[in-house]
This record gives sequence, structure tokens and C-alpha cells, in this order.
Amino acid sequence: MIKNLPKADLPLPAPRVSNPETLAAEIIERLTYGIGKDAKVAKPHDWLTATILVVRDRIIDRWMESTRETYATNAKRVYYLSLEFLIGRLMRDAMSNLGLMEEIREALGSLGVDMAVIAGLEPDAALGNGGLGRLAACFMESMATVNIPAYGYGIRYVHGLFRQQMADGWQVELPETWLAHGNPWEFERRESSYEIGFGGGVETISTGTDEIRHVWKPSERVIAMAFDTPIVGWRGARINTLRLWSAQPIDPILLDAFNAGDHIGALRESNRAESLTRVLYPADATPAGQELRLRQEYFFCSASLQDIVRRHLQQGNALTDLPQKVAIQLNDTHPAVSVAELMRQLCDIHGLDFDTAWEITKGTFSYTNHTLLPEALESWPVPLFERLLPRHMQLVYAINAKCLVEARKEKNFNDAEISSISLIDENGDRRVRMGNLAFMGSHSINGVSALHTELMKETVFANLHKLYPDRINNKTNGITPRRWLMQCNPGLTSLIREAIGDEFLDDAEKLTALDAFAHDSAFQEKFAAIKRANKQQLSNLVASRMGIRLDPSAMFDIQIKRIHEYKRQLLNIIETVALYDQIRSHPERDWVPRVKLFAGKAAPSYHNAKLIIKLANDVARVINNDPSVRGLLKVVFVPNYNVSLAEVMVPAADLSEQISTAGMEASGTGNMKFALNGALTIGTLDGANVEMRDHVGADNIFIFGMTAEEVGNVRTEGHNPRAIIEHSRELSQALSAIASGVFSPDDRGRFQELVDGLYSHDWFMVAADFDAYASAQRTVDEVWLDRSTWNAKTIYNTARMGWFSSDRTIKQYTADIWRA
Ligand code: B1H
Repeated sequence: MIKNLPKADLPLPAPRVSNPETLAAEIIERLTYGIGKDAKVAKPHDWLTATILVVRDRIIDRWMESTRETYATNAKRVYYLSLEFLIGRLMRDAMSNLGLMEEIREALGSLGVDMAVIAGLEPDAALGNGGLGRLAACFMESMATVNIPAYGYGIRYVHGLFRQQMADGWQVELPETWLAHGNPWEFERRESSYEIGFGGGVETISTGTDEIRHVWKPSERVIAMAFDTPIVGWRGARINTLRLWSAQPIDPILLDAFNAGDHIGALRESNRAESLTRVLYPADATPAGQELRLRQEYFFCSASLQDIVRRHLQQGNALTDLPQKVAIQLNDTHPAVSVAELMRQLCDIHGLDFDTAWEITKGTFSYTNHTLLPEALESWPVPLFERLLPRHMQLVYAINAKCLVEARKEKNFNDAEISSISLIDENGDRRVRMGNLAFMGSHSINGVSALHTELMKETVFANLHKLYPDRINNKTNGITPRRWLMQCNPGLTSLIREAIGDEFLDDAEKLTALDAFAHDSAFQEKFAAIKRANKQQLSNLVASRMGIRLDPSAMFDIQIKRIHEYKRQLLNIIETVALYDQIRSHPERDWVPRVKLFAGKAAPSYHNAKLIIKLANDVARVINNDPSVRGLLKVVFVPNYNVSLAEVMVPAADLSEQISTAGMEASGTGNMKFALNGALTIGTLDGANVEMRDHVGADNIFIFGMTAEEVGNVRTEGHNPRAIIEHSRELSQALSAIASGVFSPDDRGRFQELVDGLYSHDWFMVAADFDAYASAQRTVDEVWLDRSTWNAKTIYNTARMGWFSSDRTIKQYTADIWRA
């Protein structure tokens, strides 16, 4: 046996060669020795796994290099804490970022395997609900691309976001099982395991001097075990780690109970532990509010912070240097309990005094707010928080006392101001306000679009902003152009390369060179031909999944996103009904053929959102079966919206619907994906739409409707939606058709409550904005008929959307917040 070979002398594996012949040989090798399958009988899934393993090998070399380099330079590390990472598929992303796509395609081809077929079998990693989770995934890719030593921390849910099926037009939820065939991307790290406590009590120990130490004695413990997934940056620049925690029992089985005949009881603890990370909460923009959710939040925060502090100390750094070496970004308030947890670790485990720990904590954390919806601000009942996290409750009170004293002394806050910034909401049952905790415990608080950031200062955080005026800043969201242009739209990507060269591949803002081609009719033709081919692909998908035939020469008008009243799918559907009515009343007019496409999931408990899905499907059935509008209007609700479906729908859109009630969509990111791929936007002055208008030019976007300020005024002063509806013939006819059961002959009253809501309060300004929206749609029709004008506008959109690359966003976070 060799005992003491110096580690530095250990041989490194031979670097991998990546020509098609070698790749093919390795795929066969993996299939045989890694998976144990004879190539002659291998199933498509086996080929997929073998291919991923071969791609993965090419990642690992660079992954280790990135890790070694960060360690050697003791560079500042960035940690992105998020309860959601909506990644989608990883294989194409990895192959494309490593520049291996064509070689692998050829290697598989030589083995008689169609890469497109096996790539289509990879399940989506759907560990997120919507925009917030997808943003985290784009950020992971961009942080690797711009060479930031970053780690994502989250939960390895066994079941990601539910699968959506339609039963007679109603949404039904089925479990999602992305791990069913194993997950070749992840590495289980048993050595990175931490104990996480819940419940119990706090003991105080006098240390002899006048100091006391607090020791939390939890009544319940589970293990957090790490699973690592490598995230590849563009051109393999850097490989970062996404570390997801899985809950494991301390004792897999209680043998005494088992031997005494209690076979179920013997597994109770084990089941209880594992249930912690079993499923993602399916609510978007509204918090779940159940005990299990708070347990999930604390579990992943405690594990992540133990890991971060361990790594920091292992590097030989002092705890007081934490803010110099570590930046932790809180993705919304879901990880906000981290503020109290870091305080606990610093004070109780590492023995720092409260004030020192507080300075370190504020210097280390920063917080991104993603929504202003009042019902979306997380808060936990004090009794629940206290029972589950007794020591953290004490720390929350101590932090609160410190900040409230500061506010009274330094800013002369009155009682109303104090009560609005307090960590404890005293109106009704007492609750811990997680937004305020994240704010107090961070040196930077950012919004996700310019408008949203301004509204943060004026509304939810007005008084905290007054107390800490340099903390709030804006970081407008972005999207990764690798996935959302190069991979999902290879046709457009190669056309752009022909026209302006390759520079835009490394710097999306170089797309502006396309401006010069906007009025070049030959270029317009090619641009339009690619859009047409993408529409054909989407039509094929719709035909095969739903049996509905679409005409790719019609305008594809698409609204895909979570179903939510503030996003106003209802406005779109009502306008569709009005248009249907108009076409039937005036068949002689020159109507623009349209296909209205919808997709999106509703939170399972969100009654109105589910009713809106049913309405879309009911309206679709009637319109699609009416011969009098055949060839002019079709309506399709595509089931089970996810990242992979978006990758087909986004490049196929002519018109992108971004029509939220102004002031309510913090940013939106789908809006950016569509415009980058040459769709024109019809939208309100909400979220990042405002900045998109500034970039693409007001002539190249269809803006309509009330502004955020107008919505605010109407809401405080009140408005009369009934009068508005009665004043609009089109609207009242459409509403009475819906309410009277024209689209639901089997249950005529089905949509009465939806319509009643518009008459009685119209909180989301559907009626108030209807005429403006309908008229903007007719403007869209006019422009569509002038083909060269339309084409020029689409080219301007692609040309001018480069600023919305998440590389730009990440560079801004790095410069202004992380200082990494
Ligand atoms: C966004 C959420 C969200 N904002 C609570 N808030 C959740 C809130 O499970 N929960 O409890 C889950 C998600 N998601 C979205 O974030 C905004 O609505 C979008 O406008 C924004 O583009 C996106 C990314 O910033």
C-alpha cells in the first residue's frame, strides 16, 4: 500500500478529447460500463444518460479548476439563496455553452441516435413557480459567464412544480417526478451534511464574567445533505455549483420500535424528515403560510449558512472578515430567516457579541424584493415562529429593539412610523414580518425594475427607506441570451451572425448593429422566414399534443405566464370574445387572421385563476368550432406550461401580451424573452415594460392603458366600473355573453362571479382598461397589414434588447452590491 504520497503529486486524469469519434466511443463506454446496457438493447433514456455523463466529464475538469482558483486566490464568494431554481433542461445548455453541440450530434448520429429525440426526453428541473425561480436560473448561468465565484443554494425537491392536465377544460394537478429516471447531473455529497434543529427551548449559561451565552436545545433534528449540480458559463468560462439540500432522518429506522412490532412507528421520524424537502409549494406571488413552509425555509437557510461559515473559516479567514469575503443575496423574503440564523451562529456558536455580529450580518446580506402585492409579503404568526425557532424569536426581538431605538433617537419616528417598521405586526394576531427582517439585516435592498424600485420606496418600505435612505437601489432583471436566443432560436442566431458577425454572442448589447438592417428588405424577408419556421414548429407541437391545426401565416398572439388576476389573462379573453363578436357582425371587413395562444398554471388553491383557465378553454371550444370565423380566429390553451414549452413558444410569437395592471408586475422577464426574439409587445407601463419602451423606442411597442399612478389614484378615490362597462358597447356585449352562458351552455352561471367582480369593484382595472386595450389591438392589426413596417419593428426589437441580458444585471449586482 502507498501511504504517504504527497497530494500535490497525485496524477490528474488525462484531459478529455472532444471529436465526434472519441465522443461516440465514450458514449458506448458509458452505456456499457456506467449504465450496464448493451448498445443493441439500450432504450432512448439510456442513450440520454450516457450522453449526459460524457458531457458531464467535460464539465468536471473545468469545475475543479474554477473551485481551485477561487480557493487559491481567496476571492470573495457570492451566495445566491433561493427557495426556487426553475432550470428546465440542462443538456442543451451545457453542450452549447461548451461548444460541443455539433460534435455530440455527429457522435450520436454515427451511433444511429437522433440527438433531438433523446434531448426531448430530459425532464425539466422545475424547482420553481415562475419568474422568480427562472430569474435565479438565468443568474446562475450569467454568474458563471461573467466569472463570478458564485454558489446557488436551494432545496432539492423530489417533486417540482405540478404537472398540469386539462379535464374538460379545468386544470387538474398531477405530481411531477423529475427524478424518476435518476439525475445524472447531480453529485451527492454525503460529507457535506449538517444537523438542523427545530423546536425545544433556550438555555442561558453564565460565562463567569457578566456575559451570558444562549444555547438552543432543539427537540427535533434532521440532517441536511448536499447535492451539487455544475452550472456551465458561456464558452465554459467558469463552472459554478448549485448546491441543493435534501432532508434525511438522523436514524433511518427506529429499530427498537420495529422490533417491538411497531413497523409504522419505526419509520415515522424518517418519513417526517424526508417530507421536509418532498415538494415545492405551488404558489406564485403569494406565500403559502403553512408550518411546513417555514420549516423548509429554516432548514435550507441553516444548512447553507453552516456551509458558508465553515468554508470561510476553512480558508483561514476571520469571522469579522465575513463581509469582505462573502456576499449573500436573499432571493425575496423566503430565505429571510437567514438574518436571525447568522446572528445565532455568530453569537451562540462562535461567541461574538451582539453588536459585532449585527455589523457582520448587515455587511454580508443583501435582499431582493420581487413583489409589492400586500398579500404576498411573508409574515409568520409569533406563536408558530416561537415554537419552531425559540432562539430566533429572541434574536428577532433584540434586532427589533435595536432598530426601533435607532429610529426614535435618530429620526424622531412617531408611533405610527415605528409600528410600520417593526418586525412584529401588532395589528390583529401578532406576526413576524419577514420583509422588514430582510431589510434591517441587509446593507442593500433592491427592486427588479425602475418602476418597481420607486414604488418600493413610496409604499411598502416607505418608512424603512426614510430610516435607511441609502439602502434601496434598482437592479432591472435580465434573461440569459444563451438559452433565450441562441439555444431556443438557432435560426435567428445564425441569421444575425451572417449579418453582424459573432460579437453579439459574447456581448448582447452588440445586437444594436442590427439596427442598420431594419429597413433592408432582403434581410426583412429572411427574418420573417425564420419567424415563420418557428411558428410552423409550434404548430406541429400543438397539432401533436392537442390535435388542433394552426395556420402559421396568421398572427400568433401569445400570453404565457402564471395565471393571476393582476396579469389579466381575463382582459385578453374578454377582448377575444369582443373580437369574435365583431368578426361575426362585420364579416366583410379585412380582419387580420389571429391565433390567440395561452399557457400557464394556476395555484391549486386559487379559485378565480382556475376559473379563468376554464373560461379560456370554453371560449376556445366555441370559437374554434364556429365556421363563421374559420381562418380568422383560433384560441388555444396549451397545457402544462414549463420552461421547455416556453422555449418553443417564445420564438414563435408575433405579438407578446404583457398587460398586467400597472404597478403590479414587479418586472416580468417573459416580456424580455419575446422582444429579444422579434415579437412586438402589447403592454401596459408596468414593470420592465417601461424600460423596454425606452430601449426599443416608443414606436416599436404598443403601450396602452392606465399608469401606475392613475391606478393608485383610482383605487384610493374609487371608481364606477358599472358606468365604464355600460359606456362601452363592445365590453358590455362581451361580458353579457360570458355571464349568460354563451360559452358554458352546460352551466350557464359558471362565469357569473368573474363578471360580477368586474361590475362591483374591478380591482385589477380590467373594465377600466378595456377600451384602450381593444383599440391598441386594432392598431396592432393595422401595422401587421403593412408588412415592411411590421418587419422593421420586429428587427428593432431584437436589435435593441441586448441590454436586458442577465449578464448586464449580474455585472450591476457585482459592482454595486456584492463588490466581488
Ligand atoms: C415574483 C414572486 C413569488 N414576485 C412568493 N414574487 C412565492 C412570491 O412561493 N412563494 O411564496 C413565489 C414567487 N415571484 C416575480 O418575480 C414577479 O411577479 C415578476 O414580476 C418578476 O419578474 C419575477 C422576477 O423578479
